[in-house]
Amino acid sequence: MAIEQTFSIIKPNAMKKNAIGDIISMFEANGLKIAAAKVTILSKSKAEEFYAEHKERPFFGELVSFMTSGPVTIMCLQGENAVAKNREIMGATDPKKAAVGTVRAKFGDNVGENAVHGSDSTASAARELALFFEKHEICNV
Ligand code: YYY
Ligand code: MG
Repeated sequence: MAIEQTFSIIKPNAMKKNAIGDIISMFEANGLKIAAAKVTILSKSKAEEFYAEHKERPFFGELVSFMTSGPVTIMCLQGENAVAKNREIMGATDPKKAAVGTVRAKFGDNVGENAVHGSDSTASAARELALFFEKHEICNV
């Protein structure tokens, strides 16, 4: 299997729960390494650009407002099959439907405040990583 890089965000609700360490431990325990990480606050325009594919959806305004409501942790995760593996570790979008033991089951509050983001394909990962990191900020770990 190929070594991939994927983009991850620990969202504001999980940051408020002081869950950075627990969430990163789940990634590391499942073979993903942290190739870049930064605690930051997203601007409205950055959040809108990041979630552009959802701009016609009814929840878009609320999503942008939530994502800019407090600090987030943005990361590049690296490992074998990292895109799909991260989605597995995260669990389903709606925490109520997320498998027991996944990040969203543990730290998600509802379908909007669902603790983490993870790229859904290698193409999305490349786009999202380029939005948030300079090439030299991502280490080959
Ligand atoms: O990739 P993933 O985050 O699992 O779900 P998406 O369908 O791409 O939706 C992105 C984001 O939008 C989701 O993490 C929360 C929010 N959202 C929502 O607030 N309400 C929905 N019904 C669906 C998604
Ligand atoms: Mg998505």
